[in-house]
Amino acid sequence: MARMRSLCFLAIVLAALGGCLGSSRDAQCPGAVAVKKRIDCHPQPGASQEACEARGCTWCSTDVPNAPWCFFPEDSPYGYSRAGNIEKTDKGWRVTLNKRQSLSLFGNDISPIVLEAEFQTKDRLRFRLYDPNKQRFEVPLKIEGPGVTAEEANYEVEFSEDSTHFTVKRKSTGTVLWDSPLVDLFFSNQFLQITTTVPSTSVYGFGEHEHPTFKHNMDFSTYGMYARDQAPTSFANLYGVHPFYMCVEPDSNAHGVLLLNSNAQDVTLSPNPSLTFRTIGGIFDFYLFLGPTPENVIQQYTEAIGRPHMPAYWSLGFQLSRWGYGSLDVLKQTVDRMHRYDIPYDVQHLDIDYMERRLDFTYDKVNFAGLPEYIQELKKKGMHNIVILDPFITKDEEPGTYKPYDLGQEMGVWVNNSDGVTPAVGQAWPPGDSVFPDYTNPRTVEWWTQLCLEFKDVLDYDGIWIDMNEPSNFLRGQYPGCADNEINNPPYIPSISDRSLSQKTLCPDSKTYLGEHYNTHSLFGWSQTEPTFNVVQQATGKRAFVLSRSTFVGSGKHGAHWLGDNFSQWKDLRRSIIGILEFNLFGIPYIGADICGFNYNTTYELCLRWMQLGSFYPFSRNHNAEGNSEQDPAVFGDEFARISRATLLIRYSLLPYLYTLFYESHVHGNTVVRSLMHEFTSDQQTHGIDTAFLWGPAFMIAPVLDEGARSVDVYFPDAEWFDYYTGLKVPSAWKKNYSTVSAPLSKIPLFIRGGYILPEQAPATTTTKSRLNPFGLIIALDEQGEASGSLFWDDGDSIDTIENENYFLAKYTFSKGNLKTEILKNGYPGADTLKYNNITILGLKLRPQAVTLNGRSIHGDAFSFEMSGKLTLRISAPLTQELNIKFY
Ligand SMILES: *[C@@H]1O[C@H](CO)[C@@H](O)[C@H](O)[C@H]1NC(C)=O
Ligand SMILES: *[C@@H]1O[C@H](CO)[C@@H](O)[C@H](O)[C@H]1NC(C)=O
Ligand SMILES: *[C@@H]1O[C@H](CO)[C@@H](O)[C@H](O)[C@H]1NC(C)=O
Ligand SMILES: *[C@@H]1O[C@H](CO)[C@@H](O)[C@H](O)[C@H]1NC(C)=O
Ligand SMILES: CC(=O)N[C@H]1CO[C@H](CO)[C@@H](O)[C@@H]1O
Repeated sequence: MARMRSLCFLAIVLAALGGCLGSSRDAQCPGAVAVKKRIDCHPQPGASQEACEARGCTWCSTDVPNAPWCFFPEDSPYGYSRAGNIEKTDKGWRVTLNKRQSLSLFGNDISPIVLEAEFQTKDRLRFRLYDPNKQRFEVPLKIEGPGVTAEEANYEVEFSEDSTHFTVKRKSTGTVLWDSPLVDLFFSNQFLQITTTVPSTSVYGFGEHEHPTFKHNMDFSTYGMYARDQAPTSFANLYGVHPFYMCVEPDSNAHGVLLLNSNAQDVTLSPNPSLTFRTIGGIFDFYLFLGPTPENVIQQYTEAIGRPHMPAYWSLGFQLSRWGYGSLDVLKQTVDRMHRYDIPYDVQHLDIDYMERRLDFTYDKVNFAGLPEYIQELKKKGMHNIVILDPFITKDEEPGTYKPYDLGQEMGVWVNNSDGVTPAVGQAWPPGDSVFPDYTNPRTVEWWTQLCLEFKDVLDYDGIWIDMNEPSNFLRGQYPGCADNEINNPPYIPSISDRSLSQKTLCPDSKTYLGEHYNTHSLFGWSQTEPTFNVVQQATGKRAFVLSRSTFVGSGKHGAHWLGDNFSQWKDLRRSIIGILEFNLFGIPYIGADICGFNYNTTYELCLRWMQLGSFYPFSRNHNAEGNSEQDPAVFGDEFARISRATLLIRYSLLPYLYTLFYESHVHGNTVVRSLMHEFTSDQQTHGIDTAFLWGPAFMIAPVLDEGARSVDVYFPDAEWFDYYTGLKVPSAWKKNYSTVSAPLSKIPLFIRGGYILPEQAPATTTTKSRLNPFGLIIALDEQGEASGSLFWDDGDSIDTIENENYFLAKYTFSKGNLKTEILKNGYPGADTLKYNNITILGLKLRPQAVTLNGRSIHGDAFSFEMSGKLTLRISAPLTQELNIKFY
């Protein structure tokens, strides 16, 4: 042991020495590239010195955790070189690249290849690498731009003088955003690899994973991406695929990059800092978004991939679910106790136990007898209902008794085996064996639409929850197992669970309409989401609610997501914040984790803290797994119910603000939930914060994340902050620092940022009721005594109210003691009956002597002033009237 230590110590000294000498060499391995610059030459398991040297790479051990021991030498025998001149195209240029030598890592190298740059917009560059001689698989998501000239673009794309590097720079600052040495480029039939340096280690994104931190650890972390039915565990590839990252440059500008590729892939984040992308099919199709603010990056990203859909107002209410109610009686008891405690509650979900023997498009007429009538009863109370549907369909019912199978079989809608004509047969929840609808096939969409429409007459659902759509199969590939060929067992399998493409799903050589499952696997959930969205709209005549477990680039346009089958553990509570922040970067802002955890039994305190945090998830749902003890907020007794109710009432009172954020998201692509980094980018201290988050720019949530804790250390970036509960201003001495804030069991710390006006509405136990209540405004002043905000309002569930201009939009500004409400749009007649009943101002320096509303003076009794600087003014004014309130 002692000997080991001193050896390590020596290594550290040597490494430090190397560092001091400014050498790019690795002290432990003379002549080799520095450890931080190593790129793995043996990314698959089982590296050895022999295997490494046989492929022309360097083998050298290191103490640096996760650093590769087998890596490309500086004079790597691999890669490509430029051949010929740059050729101008319509929207950019293209150049041919030739493979440099005959050595190959995984065989079937392609040469020549083409690198093509397309200046799509002034802030969006597309560059791709493809085979000019053969059409390879490409994701069917068209991202096009009008095109700009090189002069108009905010970026500069070029080759280094010696043509060995390909770089993208931000014109305004000269910062290099992308820099790929051609020598590190691989383009073979089943192995594509590219490396780029990034301008800083403030890198965010990539999914879907459970990341331990929001800001990535760049010490050779590798993340695989391939849709998989996998409960969240560190480093595992989970349900969806999002090859998108955002990077904050040293001067606080931000950019984003999408790799539009659906094949199994992984990315290594190295300390250089650099990123190495590896994928096993398709092409390299990159899109770079110039920002320059984090919010601009996401706006530009969602402009390209599709803006998030506008959720129905009711879907912002609290939702309850569990797998394993087991019977309608148990469900009713649960609902009754929620109502007995008056806990705000808008939506009830039905998981697979409502079905007869887990068969889609049925309900259990024994244990859930009376379900259709009960759904009507809940609707009369102003509530909404969501039903789950799984993608697999049993083939083993008596012929003529199960229409979903019979019709699908007749229409030929299943994913087929490699022969292209016989359906792939696996096993999942329903009895017997199952087949898998191929949603990339237009006929499947027809079949699904018909069944969902007919099912509406059985259960009057308001939305559909599509689960298990990775797709999940309980076997390793379909029967009789996957053939041993290069598609099922490619030479390189990315860093995914089990290093298997078929475990828990179908064989890669299965056939879908769009192509081999090998290419379309991770598009399964994505291809199911849009048709489900369309049929829910058709069936209900209202705005769709579709909750999908598997997602891909662009899923937010039609669907919501939850973070999957999490565990009732404190770690999962904490990491859920990272998950919701990441999905806001991925353009899926309607996101939440299962409150109180899905797997395992929860505890009183964990569940209570989770109810508090979950009250501020955009998608706020308590959900539980079969066999676990009950965890709805009414089951733990009076104290728990009282605290949950109080916290949810805060959510409900701020729903007009949240809904307005969703409007901004739908129209401009804004994030709904944001990190502190997102708003305070130039403050480096915010870059690593993932224990608190913001609703929009203005409302900070700082939950308790540790068992037994009765306080939270909150970081207050440089702004005015007000305690939500007291209206007290956070002391200036706390700014740009952590401060300990009290958080007894009954409380989740919440703060409002100065400079913003938040619309609120008196809460109720459903949004159906709260939507009729009076509005208020919370005006939190900044240092200059100014603030602004807005309110979007419509009927909450009609389709395309924005597109049809059936909405109300008001803009609020407060300046020099004067509040003005300006009506930008008055297209929703329902707004006519609504009114404001109060206005709260935080951060006033002095008690006003007099107040006038539209020129008429207001009696002194109508307002109260506290020494803290909080003023409350009671008024009664129609929402649709422009107000001008002056404080003298
Ligand atoms: C699958 O096979 C059926 C016949 O069983 C056929 O009608 C259908 O077009 C095939 N689909 C694909 C994508 O190969
Ligand atoms: C969880 O709770 C259920 C119901 O109360 C109980 O049957 C089960 O044994 C518990 N599980 C564990 C692991 O404690
Ligand atoms: C931050 O707070 C700590 C502890 O209260 C204090 O020691 C430190 O001086 C503060 N830093 C700044 C920059 O105010
Ligand atoms: C102001 O009005 C809002 C909306 O009606 C209500 O939720 C809030 O409690 C009121 N605040 C005060 C201080 O009366
Ligand atoms: C509590 C929680 O939601 N934890 C993790 C659940 O899974 C997602 C990934 O799907 C993670 O991002 C969450 O952090």
